[in-house]
Order: sequence, then structure tokens, then C-alpha cells
Amino acid sequence: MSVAKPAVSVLGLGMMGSALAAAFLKAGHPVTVWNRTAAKTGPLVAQGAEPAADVAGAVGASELLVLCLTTNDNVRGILEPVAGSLRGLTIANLTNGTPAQGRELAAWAAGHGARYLDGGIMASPQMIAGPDAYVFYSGDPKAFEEYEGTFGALGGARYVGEDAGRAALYDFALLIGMYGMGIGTMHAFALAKAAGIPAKDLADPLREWLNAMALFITDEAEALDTGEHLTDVSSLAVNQAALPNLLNTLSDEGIPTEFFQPLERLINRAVEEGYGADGLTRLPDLLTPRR
Ligand code: FVH
Repeated sequence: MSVAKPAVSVLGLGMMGSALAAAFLKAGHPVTVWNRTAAKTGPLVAQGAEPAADVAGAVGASELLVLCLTTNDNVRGILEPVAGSLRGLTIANLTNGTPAQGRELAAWAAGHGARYLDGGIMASPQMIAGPDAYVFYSGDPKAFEEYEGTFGALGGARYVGEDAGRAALYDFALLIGMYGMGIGTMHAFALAKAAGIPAKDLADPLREWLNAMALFITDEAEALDTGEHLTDVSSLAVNQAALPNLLNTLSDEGIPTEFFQPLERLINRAVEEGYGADGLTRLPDLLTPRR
């Protein structure tokens, strides 16, 4: 005998919300959809979703509400008018927002008798439900336990704690890593382009190099957690000596260096403070405010 899967209402059918709703449908959940611009419900209704005429209709249709809007202000904007109907429901808010906003929304939801989970989606819409997609969740532990299987329709479900702000913190930590890599990649391509090298000639070596460097992340974490920064890989002193060559190479091709100047200042500071023999893992310590 098959057990009925929980009903889900998905509010916000942009690129990501539509992918989430489609994944819930594919996994066999009854899905109600609502979007400010109603026309976006069409493709999902064609796949079996029930369209809600308004937010109240979506809230009334399922005990699990999944929200994916542009900002958390939008989330408050659509939920405030139906706050009186939220008692007993679970809100899984997968909208991008700060940890502080996640905590505020959790307190607001609790004030209206609803359970709250905040989520950070680590996937593009095309990756949803695939093997590499996952979502960080934080907030009400019982709500996560109850809906972990349902969230499995989207990909991995990683619970990171009761503090509703924690998922956003993990999300941004990973996005910061991604943007850092993006800044490096964009300068690498700009340098190649300025020197007349086709981007495709650089793509494979760049990807191979970044993959190889990513293997050091676990060792770096260990160094940070133990405070053992002495290195047999590459010292801050040698990086201090090499970085001007990198900046000069960019300058020689007319490419701005301002993204890398703060890195140069940080390495200089580290060496001045006596950490020249340490590895790059010393730098996060210098960025962390002393409490
Ligand atoms: N797309 C991605 O790859 C990333 C992956 C990681 C997570 N992000 C976050 O997901 C949120 C939604 O992003 P999105 O890509 O789906 O964005 P859009 O396609 O632009 O859709 C935005 C939806 O939000 C609705 N909306 C905006 N403002 C309001 C409002 N004031 N009231 C009600 N709904 C609103 C919008 O409605 P409409 O314009 O279609 O009427 C869309 O449904 C986001 O937090 C990413 O950072 C995605």
C-alpha cells in the first residue's frame, strides 16, 4: 500500500521556484502553485499542479509552504496579509537572505503559530533533483525531521542547526567562495584575451588547476581549526615576493588590479606581523574580528 505524500504549496515561480515545484510534482507530491504574475503557473499546471488564485488559496491548500521569491521583503510582503491563517503550518523559505533576516522571519512565524525553516539552495534551477543539488536547512528541528523526505525531491537535504540564520550563513560562505573563484576566472580570461589567447585555450588548464587547488580546502580547514599555520606548501613570504609580478602582468596588459590589491595588503600585513613562514591559511585569522 503506497502512503500519500505530503501536499506542498510553492509560492514564487521564477526560474528556481518553477524548478522546485516541478521536482515536487515529479516525486509524486500534490502541488499547489502561486505566483504574482499568474501566467507563470501555466507550465506547472500542465504538469499536474493546482493553481491558487491568491496567496490565501496557496496557504490553505497545504501544510508545507515552500517560498522562493527574490528577497525576504517580498516574503514578508505576501505573508503578512495571511498571517492569521499560518497557525500549524510549516514555512520553508528558500529565498536568498541574510542570517539576521532568517532569524527575524523565524520569530515572526513563531508569533503566528507556524514552524519555520530557512534554506540556502546550492544548485542552479537545472541541477534541482539531480545528484549534485542540495539545500542547507536550519530552524525548527521537528519540522525538518517531518519534511526531510519531502525535501529529498529537490536533491540532498542538509540540516545545519536550530538557529534559523545558520543556513543563510552556510549559503553565503559557499557563495563567497564561488564569487572569489569567479573574480579570479574573469581576470584570467581578461589576461588571456588581452594577450590574444583564445578563451578556449585557457579553459581546460584553468579548470584543471582550480580543481587541483580545491583539494587543499580540507587541509586548510584543518590548519584553521588547529591553529597550525606553518607550511611546507607555500609561505606567505614567498607569496609576498610573487604577488607584485602578478599585479605587474595584469597592469602590463592594461587590466585593472584593484581586486587583488586588498590581497596584497593583507599578505604584507601578515608578513609585517611576523607570519612570513606561515601558509595562506593564516589570512582568515587576520580577517576575523577579535571578540
Ligand atoms: N536561479 C539561481 O540559480 C539561484 C540559485 C540559488 C538560489 N537563488 C535564489 O532563489 C530566489 C529566486 O531566484 P530565481 O532565480 O527564481 O529568480 P526569478 O526568476 O527572478 O524569480 C523571482 C520570483 O520572485 C517573485 N517576486 C519578486 N518580487 C515579488 C513581490 N514583490 N511579490 C511577490 N512575488 C515577487 C517573482 O514574481 P513575478 O515577477 O514572476 O511576478 C518570481 O516568482 C532568489 O532569492 C535567488 O537569490 C536562485
